[in-house]
Amino acid sequence: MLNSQAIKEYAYSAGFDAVRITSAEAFPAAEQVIKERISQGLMDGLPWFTAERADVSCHPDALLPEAKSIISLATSYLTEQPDLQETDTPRGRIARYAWGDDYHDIIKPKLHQFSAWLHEYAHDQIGAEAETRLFIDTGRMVDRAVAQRSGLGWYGKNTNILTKGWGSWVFLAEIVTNLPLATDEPLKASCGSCEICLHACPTQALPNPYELDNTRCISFLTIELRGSIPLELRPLMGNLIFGCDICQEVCPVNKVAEKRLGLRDEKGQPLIALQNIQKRGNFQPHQEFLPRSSVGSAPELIPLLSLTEEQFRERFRRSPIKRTKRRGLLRNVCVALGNIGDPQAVPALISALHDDEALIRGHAAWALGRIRGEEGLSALIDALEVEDDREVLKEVQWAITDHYIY
Ligand code: B12
Ligand code: SF4
Ligand code: SF4
Repeated sequence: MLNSQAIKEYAYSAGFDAVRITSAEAFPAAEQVIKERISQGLMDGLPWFTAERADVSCHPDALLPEAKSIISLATSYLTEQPDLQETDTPRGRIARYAWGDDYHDIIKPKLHQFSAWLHEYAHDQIGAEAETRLFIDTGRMVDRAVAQRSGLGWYGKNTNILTKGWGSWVFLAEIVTNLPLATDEPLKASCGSCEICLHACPTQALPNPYELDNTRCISFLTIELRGSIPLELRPLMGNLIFGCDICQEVCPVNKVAEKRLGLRDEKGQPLIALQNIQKRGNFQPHQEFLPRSSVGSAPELIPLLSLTEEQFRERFRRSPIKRTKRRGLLRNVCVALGNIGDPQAVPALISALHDDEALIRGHAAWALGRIRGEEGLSALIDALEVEDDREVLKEVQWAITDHYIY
């Protein structure tokens, strides 16, 4: 059998922050939970997330018939937030994972490099022809179930995997292989009696421990949802414009990890005792996940409303934010501005009321309704004359009614 320790050491040297190994047996518990969640409607809104997908994702041999082992990998994206200036212009919030470059683009080449090394290593050591399948997020694999069984981390009640040292601020990835490897044990850690995240979720998207209602989760609403955001959820979204970290930010395990960021002892050595961090030798955030100035973590909202398609593409070219497209991001910006309620945003929202995209016009109307004021009201009344989209007209009418009722 191959030396698992050497494989792990290679993974650390290639830049992964934690690595564990589990068998390629099926994941029956995960399959059952996933199918239950789908039948309860908790995964509604993600048409690709089907029971048939779980038939494959929970059975590694459906992905690689000779599968024997899974190498489970974590890459931390714990970086400091540099751009939280207190200015009097309204700002939005972007989830931490999207402050830097798109993690799919960063981790995929690392997985390929690791896999190429593994092929060579297996050949040199035992004359074996390695077969590998690589997965990160979009692949048909249950990333979190693999991480849990391999002992890379444990399930938090917010459904995220928590790791020792990095908390849940990690991306998960895996390599399924035909190579038989020594496996690791699941961790004994758990959340205990803590339920902080369940109470912190602004939309009650965590009705029970370990259970997420996708249709209420702000991460889904701001990133995955293509259409209109349900009216009753909009006021609960605050200034979040891409993803949501609230149930992670409040987590005590994450707070410990964050405190460690940058901390050093009197000799200048990192104050981290964990093996994986010592292997890296230095508790430095990955450069590629540091916020880029063109995107930031808390961008000013009003200028975003005037982005053209081309400017949007250019600004978010390397960012995960490109996934929402311009129409999705500007929809979210309108909701955030409506929630902040700053009248400075009214002229930009009036322009957005005439955007080419009906989705943006409708949400701009909602925001003007929330902010109120004569200028917004007369723009809404004018829009009644020229608007020809039925959904937008409804939004405009609601917004005007709001003015008169309150
Ligand atoms: C669909 C999806 C989403 C959906 C649905 C999220 C969800 N919780 O299911 C949406 C769009 C909402 C989403 C949001 C986010 N996502 Co997402 N998402 C996925 C994806 C593609 C599939 C997840 C899935 O299978 N969900 C179905 C549910 C049923 O599965 P599950 O949560 O794993 O269910 C387990 C637990 O509930 C547990 N369980 C159930 N009952 C019990 C009981 C007990 C006692 C115990 C111990 C356990 C337990 O067992 C279940 C089966 O494994 C994965 C990538 C992948 N290929 O796996 C990324 C992934 C889960 N997402 C990720 C991230 C980073 C996020 C966000 C943080 C992004 C953001 N900042 O906005 C948020 C977090 C929201 C949250 N609280 O979960 C990371 C999570 C990393 C981590 N540390 O866990 C993943 C793994 C991507 C990656 N490769 O890094 N995501
Ligand atoms: S990501 Fe936000 S909305 Fe989703 S469960 Fe966590 S706190 Fe709730
Ligand atoms: S906040 Fe508490 S319950 Fe939620 S994931 Fe963290 S430790 Fe677990």
